[in-house]
Amino acid sequence: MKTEKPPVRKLDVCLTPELLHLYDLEDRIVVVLDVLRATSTMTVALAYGAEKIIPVATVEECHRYKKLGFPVAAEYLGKTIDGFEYGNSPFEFMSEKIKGKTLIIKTTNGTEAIQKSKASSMVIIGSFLNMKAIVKFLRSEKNDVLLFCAGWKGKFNLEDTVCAGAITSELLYDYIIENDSTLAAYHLYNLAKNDMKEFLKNSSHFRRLGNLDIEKDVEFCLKKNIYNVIPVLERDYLIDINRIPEIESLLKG
Ligand code: 3SL
Repeated sequence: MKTEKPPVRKLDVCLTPELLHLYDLEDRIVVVLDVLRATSTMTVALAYGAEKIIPVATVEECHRYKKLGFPVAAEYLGKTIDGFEYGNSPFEFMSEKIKGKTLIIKTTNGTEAIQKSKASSMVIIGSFLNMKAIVKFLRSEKNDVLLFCAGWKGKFNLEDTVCAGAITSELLYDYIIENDSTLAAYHLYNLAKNDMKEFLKNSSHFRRLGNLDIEKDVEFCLKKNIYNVIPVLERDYLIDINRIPEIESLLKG
């Protein structure tokens, strides 16, 4: 009897944008992680009915889109940039206001990480909020995967790494783990998983966001598996993968 061999796929973690050049992105699915807060917020916006999200690289582009009448979310160092309607809090998008609209987003690190991932075969957006959906999708794919931590201005951060570790812990038996960055993320997640907030409380971005008094955002972004949405980059915009008909049937199957 002929049995089909499972595909040999590799799972890697890129710990900071400064290390991305070490990875060959061609034929890889890149999962961008900026859990506090960009990729969590994008997930929420699509879950609440935004039709598309265009992640942009510059504030000038934000101004251009604003003039054209698009809703624009622009954040720098955790704060809403003056003159724009939205910042980067997931709670700003939990309303009917963005339903059916194309939202423009610019954030300090998350949107840059997306731009940097464009050479890959597919870019998807991950967070704790949609982790289970991401894991299910990756199990159904044949390509190698890179979990890409957006970090902070090129540097390592703990929260994105812990999320990469959480995804790794679900895929241990589906993928080959070659590099120690993946193992490190996995071990950090195991240290963090029983009380993520406590584990992360001294981390740099926790303290940064703490100064902005947005503990509510932080607590929400650490919740697991709230949404089924998987934002995927199609040309220059993000759309929920579940809304792409061919993929929808695959995911259901
Ligand atoms: O760096 C980013 O892209 C943001 O997520 C940072 S913040 O959480 O809005 O401060």
